[in-house]
Amino acid sequence: MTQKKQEDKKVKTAKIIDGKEVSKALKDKIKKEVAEIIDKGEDGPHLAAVIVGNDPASETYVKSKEKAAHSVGMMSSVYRYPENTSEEELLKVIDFLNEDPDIDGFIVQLPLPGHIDENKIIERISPAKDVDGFHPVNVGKMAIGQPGFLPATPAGILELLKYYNIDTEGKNCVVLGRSNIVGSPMSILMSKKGYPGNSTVTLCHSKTENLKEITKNADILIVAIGKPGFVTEDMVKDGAVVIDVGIHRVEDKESPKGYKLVGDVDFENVKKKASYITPVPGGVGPMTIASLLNNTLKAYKKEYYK
Ligand code: L34
Repeated sequence: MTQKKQEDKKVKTAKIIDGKEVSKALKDKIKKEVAEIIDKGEDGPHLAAVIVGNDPASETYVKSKEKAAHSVGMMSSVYRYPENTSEEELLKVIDFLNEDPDIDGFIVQLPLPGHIDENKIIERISPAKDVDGFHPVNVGKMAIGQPGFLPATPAGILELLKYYNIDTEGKNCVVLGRSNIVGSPMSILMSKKGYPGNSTVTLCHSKTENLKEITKNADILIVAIGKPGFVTEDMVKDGAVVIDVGIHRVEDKESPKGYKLVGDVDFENVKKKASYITPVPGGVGPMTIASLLNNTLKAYKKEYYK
């Protein structure tokens, strides 16, 4: 066999982007800074999370956020309210947290029950405490490139690209999904000047025609479409960098929990084609949490708002 043929026979597989490792590196940096603040005799950052109802995934995420805050030496409080909490009551909670000088930043975990208008809640959060980066003021600042809180998941993805030195300049970056919390901000950030950025961005959504033709052109494919296993290997260019933001619980009788986690990407097959790929779990999820802590530290230091 010629050497060329032998090389062709080797099973290629992507480098796994390790969100746990990168989030640990970021948390270690935050932890060090928090320790220095506390050594000066200050209280240090305090993050609060509001959760309404009993969505099991939200419960898991908020618990992880609280645990992560403690792991870097931050204070953390969780405010729990029942499913039938009214919009009025929740707005009062927001007002209270906005006013409380001991709370540096807080989040309202989404989704909220159907009878509550999420936009109305988000708009009530003081932009200076909006460590999720969801308030229109922070979204606007991000869009025009002014300093402000970046949404945690897109910020976390930028950290992953940086950590692995992934070249983004002049590359075709295709984002699947146009949500306010991931797809839309991600598309804006990747098109910005600088690194990571300077990409040529295409934002695809449910009305996109010829999706596969577009995704096949992606050097960087960021998937936040909310459909398990949606991206199959025939949609991916050889050597693409694939970032999977999806997270779904699918039934798995063999697992003690009764479910397993999968992303929006058919990981097992796509990894044979990609150059880099994020796994689910252990990819983007841990970065969302680390970025939230990073924002909370910035809120404490009043980096963006006096
Ligand atoms: N307000 N709502 C608000 N802010 C957010 O930033 C979020 N998000 C999304 C849902 N709603 C929100 C999160 O926190 C998604 N999300 C999130 C956070 C953490 C993880 C996943 C999603 C995470 O920790 N994922 C782990 C597995 C966790 C598990 O075992 O279920 C992972 O390794 O991917």
